[in-house]
Amino acid sequence: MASTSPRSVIFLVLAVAIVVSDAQLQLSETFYDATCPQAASIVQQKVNAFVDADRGLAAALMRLHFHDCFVRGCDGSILLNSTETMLSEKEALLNNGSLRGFDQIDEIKMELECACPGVVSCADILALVARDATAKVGGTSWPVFLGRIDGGASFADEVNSSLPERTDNFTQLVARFARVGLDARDMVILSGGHSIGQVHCGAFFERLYNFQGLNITDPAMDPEFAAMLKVQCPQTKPFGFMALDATNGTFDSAYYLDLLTNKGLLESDVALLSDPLGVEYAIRAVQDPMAFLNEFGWAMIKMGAIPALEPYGWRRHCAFVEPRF
Ligand code: HEM
Ligand SMILES: *[C@@H]1O[C@H](CO)[C@@H](O)[C@H](O)[C@H]1NC(C)=O
Ligand SMILES: *[C@@H]1O[C@H](CO)[C@@H](O)[C@H](O)[C@H]1NC(C)=O
Ligand SMILES: *[C@@H]1O[C@H](CO)[C@@H](O)[C@H](O)[C@H]1NC(C)=O
Ligand SMILES: *[C@@H]1O[C@H](CO)[C@@H](O)[C@H](O)[C@H]1NC(C)=O
Ligand SMILES: *[C@@H]1O[C@H](CO)[C@@H](O)[C@H](O)[C@H]1NC(C)=O
Ligand SMILES: CC(=O)N[C@H]1CO[C@H](CO)[C@@H](O)[C@@H]1O
Repeated sequence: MASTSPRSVIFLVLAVAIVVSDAQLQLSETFYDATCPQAASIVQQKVNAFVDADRGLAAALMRLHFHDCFVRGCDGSILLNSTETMLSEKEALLNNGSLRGFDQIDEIKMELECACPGVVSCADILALVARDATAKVGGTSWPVFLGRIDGGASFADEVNSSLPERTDNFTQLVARFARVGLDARDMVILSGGHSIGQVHCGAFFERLYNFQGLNITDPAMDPEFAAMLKVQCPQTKPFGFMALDATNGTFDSAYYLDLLTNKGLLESDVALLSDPLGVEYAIRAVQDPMAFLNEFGWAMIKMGAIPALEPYGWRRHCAFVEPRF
């Protein structure tokens, strides 16, 4: 899968030097070489096995890194369970019943704790898992820079204000990404994450049944596509699922072709083409899929360097904070 050309590898390495100095995180590809040399191969082997058993999990596993990094930085806070006094990020309305893959992350963590106790952070696991899940279903691989420190807190009420919303327009999306140091180009390319995975029908009901409160279908949607959606997603079944793009099991540039042919699903997907930059990148992704796949890796490295708001320390179990001694 990792058939990156030499040119794109050089491109990636240059990009990383910039990212790392910006974030002052000193992430490094060799971070665990001395303390847990087998860490990356353990993660990859587990991810491959999980995705072989359930291909749809690739999307869920990759998305966890995104939802982790946008809230309090890449600190593994998405993995923390609620406590008696505090509702955690994973139970926020936006995430609960939508995010998947927690059990798989726990299993990977357990294996890493057996191999090298007390070494690998939960945030780093999410970064490795996102890369391996993407590469496993058709994406190109990318170097993962490691050394993130886990956080010790997770608050459900920080989720809404940190993550983009499905109804955001281009301006709002750009603003959300800018808050974590990502630019419009990163936003357009990372949206390509919707090349895999699925969405609840209810997430696009307004476009299908009540566009702008008018009891009509969004006229910008391809009519045949809309008719198909209405069969798959009758108004009575908001919790049914629809594939996010035409090839939801394979990471490719079909998502952008869908957008260009009026078959985008979420308002935030469709919004990409409301700006010339989005149009430019969508066309380019369709014409040169390999360029898109490489740029996606580049953008994931940049996203993965969003610094933790409050680094706390290593966690034995990704769902709990260790008491400090
Ligand atoms: C640009 C702003 C974004 C918005 C508004 C957005 C919103 C959403 C929504 C509403 C869903 C469906 C949730 C559900 O119905 O349960 C979804 C799914 C998904 N998103 Fe995004 N997303 C965005 C960006 C991203 C990015 C940057 C990535 C990764 C790089 C990503 C990866 C995914 C994946 C893989 C799924 C499918 C998950 C699965 O099948 O379990 N999204 N997103
Ligand atoms: C953490 O919470 C999840 C549900 O959100 C649950 O399935 C899991 O068992 C919990 N983890 C532990 C170790 O209690
Ligand atoms: C999250 O979902 C679980 C399982 O559906 C449910 O038991 C729990 O009450 C939900 N949490 C919140 C805060 O709604
Ligand atoms: C988060 O946003 C959703 C709608 O997107 C809303 O229903 C919910 O009340 C919000 N939660 C908080 C804590 O603001
Ligand atoms: C997006 O929405 C905001 C707030 O409603 C508005 O000010 C802005 O002009 C909109 N941008 C686009 C590109 O439609
Ligand atoms: C909305 O449109 C549907 C069919 O197009 C119609 O059956 C329904 O009565 C309309 N509802 C309202 C509130 O106008
Ligand atoms: C809604 C939908 O079609 N989801 C599918 C997306 O792709 C995965 C992997 O091929 C399937 O398991 C899902 O059913």
